[in-house]
Amino acid sequence: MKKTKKILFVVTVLLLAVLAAVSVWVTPWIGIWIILTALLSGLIGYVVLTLGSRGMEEDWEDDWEDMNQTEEELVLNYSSDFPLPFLAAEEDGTILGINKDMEAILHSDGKDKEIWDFFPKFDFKKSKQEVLIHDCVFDAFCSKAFQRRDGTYVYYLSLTGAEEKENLKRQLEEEQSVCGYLYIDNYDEVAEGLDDSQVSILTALLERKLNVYVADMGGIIKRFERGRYLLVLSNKALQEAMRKKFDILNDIKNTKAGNHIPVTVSIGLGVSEESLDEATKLGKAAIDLALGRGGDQAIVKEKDKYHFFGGKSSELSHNTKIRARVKADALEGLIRGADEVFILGHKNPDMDAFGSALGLYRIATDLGKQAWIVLTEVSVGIENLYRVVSEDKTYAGIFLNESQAVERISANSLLIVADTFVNALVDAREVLEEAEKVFVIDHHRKSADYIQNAVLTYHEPYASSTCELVTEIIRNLDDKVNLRPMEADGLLSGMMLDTKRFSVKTGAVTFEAAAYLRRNNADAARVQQLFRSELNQLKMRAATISRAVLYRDGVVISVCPDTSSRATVIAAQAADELLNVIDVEAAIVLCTVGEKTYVSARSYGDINVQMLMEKAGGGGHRTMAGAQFTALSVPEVIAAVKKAVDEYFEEA
Ligand SMILES: [Mn+2]
Repeated sequence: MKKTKKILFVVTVLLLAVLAAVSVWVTPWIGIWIILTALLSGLIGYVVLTLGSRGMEEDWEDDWEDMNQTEEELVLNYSSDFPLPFLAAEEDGTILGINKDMEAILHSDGKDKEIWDFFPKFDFKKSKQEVLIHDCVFDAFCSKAFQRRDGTYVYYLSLTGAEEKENLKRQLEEEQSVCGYLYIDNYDEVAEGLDDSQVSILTALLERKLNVYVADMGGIIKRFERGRYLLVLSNKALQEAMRKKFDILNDIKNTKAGNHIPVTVSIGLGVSEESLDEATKLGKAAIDLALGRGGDQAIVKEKDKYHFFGGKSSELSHNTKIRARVKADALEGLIRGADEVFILGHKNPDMDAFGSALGLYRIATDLGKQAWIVLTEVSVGIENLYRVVSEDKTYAGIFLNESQAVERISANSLLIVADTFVNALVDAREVLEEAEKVFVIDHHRKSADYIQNAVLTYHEPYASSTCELVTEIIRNLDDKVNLRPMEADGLLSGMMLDTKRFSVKTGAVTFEAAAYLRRNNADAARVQQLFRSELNQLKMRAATISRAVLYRDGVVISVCPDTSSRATVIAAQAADELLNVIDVEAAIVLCTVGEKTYVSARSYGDINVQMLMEKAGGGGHRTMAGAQFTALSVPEVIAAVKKAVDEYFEEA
């Protein structure tokens, strides 16, 4: 560009000079002017061209300088956009720059580093070589970028294989095995109400659902015990199941084959990078937690992280908790499906039966149904509680006698029998006979004469009392049922009666239930008052205790002198108190009311008074049992009792 302009300028000046010479020779006057003009234009042209070309020349020099700098930067700028891991280095190994991808692989920005720091055996002369970075092999491609003025070269280097490595890693993660367990929470409860063929149909339906669900995800499910399965999934399948929030939980719940109780399952899965064994251990921890939280949920456990799906947020801790939840759901269903609810206790009701009835009344009422408590008598055991309840207007009209109940009960009524499952002990037998739908809730051990036509039975011999079971149900329906203080008092008093104030049959669940009642305004002082007795009653109790005789092996026997309707309660209280005597293992107290002689037997559990009373024709459970005799004199009953005690010890 510079040369062409100079030539152009010289040619122009020469042309003007020739033109001037010719003009002077032809017409001197005009020629002089032309010469002057030419000289002037030449001068101006020269100045303009010289200045202009000098400016251009300077610009060009700058450009040249820029180009010189850019050559290095170009490589580096290029590198930042380069779609592969990339670096530029001097031939002495000094790293000039690296891009983000390379930085991620090397875990370094390369500043003040040499290429040998990363690839000790790197050779610039090889255009392709393998390099090892963090145990991974990459292909490194090397080529000359440009030559410096001093003759040295700048090289650039790129890596391939990084993307494949990423894919491989992702694939490994996806294929990572997930192990764990799937348990049917309530197999026994569901099977209880079904005949064998229904159980097989239900099992087949459940297993088909489970198999299809797991097979669709490309996993394996294998039964290793009844209602228990081992699960193996890929991590990819797990992610999918988690995304769908383990919809199998609901799917299983909707399985119907004549069962009244919905089937629920718990799933515990473990994810481990280390080994299958580790994943299985995590899965076991997860299923244990799922069961501990009440079942009907899925838990996924990674190293130190849990993911929860489904289930209720209650913090329950035992398998009986699952039963409580399941039975609560089932009872709710029965109540909602009924027109009205009748509640029945046992003969000669105690605070456990009556307190339970109050709790069940609240459940039915808060679920929107009219409910009645059927009572044939107000026994001494419940009279204090009965009095405060009947004085409260809230409970006006909730009590029915046997004939009133029989009149009202219909085919679509629900009858709840509390605190007994023995036909003969039910308070109003006619009502039981009329009822078509019966729900039984009890904590006594099973015996032969049980209520057979129950739609559903909640029978938990490990529970302290029926009040504890009712409280557990209410806890599970917490959002739907609001206990009133008096009902909480009633439930707590029943629990205290049957546990002898938390000294026998008292488990962790009992205290949890008591704590729940306390939170719902049960008042220990008010409950204490419910246990108060009249002076006469206290005197009778003392008289009974004073007559006690040690028969054998820690068994004391006594007879209550009272013959009023209170006698049975006094006898039971005296038996309870006799247990406070050192060396007494069991206390048996007789009393006579009218034609009948009643026997109350109590123990701390070492002697099984249930077995003892069964020998005398009665029943009950390990720590609390009784029997009735008609048309036998007191001495004859004492003889029968002693015979039973002897037999018991001979067998033991
Ligand atoms: Mn009871």
